[in-house]
Amino acid sequence: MNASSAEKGLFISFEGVEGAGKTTNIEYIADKIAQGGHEIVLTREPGGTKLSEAIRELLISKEYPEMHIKTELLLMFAARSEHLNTVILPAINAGKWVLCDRFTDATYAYQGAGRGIPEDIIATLETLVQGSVKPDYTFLFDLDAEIGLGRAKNRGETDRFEQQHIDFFNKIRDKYLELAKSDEPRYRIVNAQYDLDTVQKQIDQLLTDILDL
Ligand code: Z5A
Repeated sequence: MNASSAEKGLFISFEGVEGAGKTTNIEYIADKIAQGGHEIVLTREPGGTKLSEAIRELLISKEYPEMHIKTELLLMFAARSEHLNTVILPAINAGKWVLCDRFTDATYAYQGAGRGIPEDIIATLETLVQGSVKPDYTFLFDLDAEIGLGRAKNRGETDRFEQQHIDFFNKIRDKYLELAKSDEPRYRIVNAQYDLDTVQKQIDQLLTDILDL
């Protein structure tokens, strides 16, 4: 059972390597959906509540470069538990469309493929925190990791994750593509290597195809 089959709202997540354009394009997508007459909640992970944003600060801060990978994993799910129960599910239950910048696929990509935590451990925490709730759709902004990091670094200061070697981000991109292949009905891939206009033309087409917008 996904979130929307029981309720009226819709849950859409956005994934990709750093700098792939999620944040830029979520705003664009939110405008389009709002024009379609739907009420929207725009949120992000880790984050989305006061407590989860405080956890996010711990996670991305360069003050903790040696954070243990299991601590990182548990903090991701602690932030998610709070966010899911106090923001995402109430919004979906109220018929709103939730647009979330990253969700649990990021955990499989970063903590799983990137850090090397076995998938069954992530799956156990996913079940504990989410039960059977998953996004209805996931837009994957697929981009060469080096180009994405370059775009992210052009924006200014980097965070704890962005300090990682390029091999880490290549594994993450590969994992996202694997996840997309294994769950085709949920995933939609946007080729993010092009200029913004071209990327947004792909988005327009996807919104028409799957959401009738
Ligand atoms: N993380 C994790 O490890 N496990 C988890 O379970 C979760 C997260 C949920 C914070 O996430 C960190 O948490 C993240 C993974 C980890 N690692 N890091 N760092 P985040 O999503 O908040 O951070 P992010 O991935 O770094 O987001 P980002 O760098 O802001 O990327 P983005 O949102 O995809 O990109 P953007 O900000 O829209 O665009 C980046 C720049 O490129 C910007 O200057 C744009 O103007 C420019 N841009 C955008 N599109 C284009 C095109 N088409 N052409 C040229 N330039 C463009």
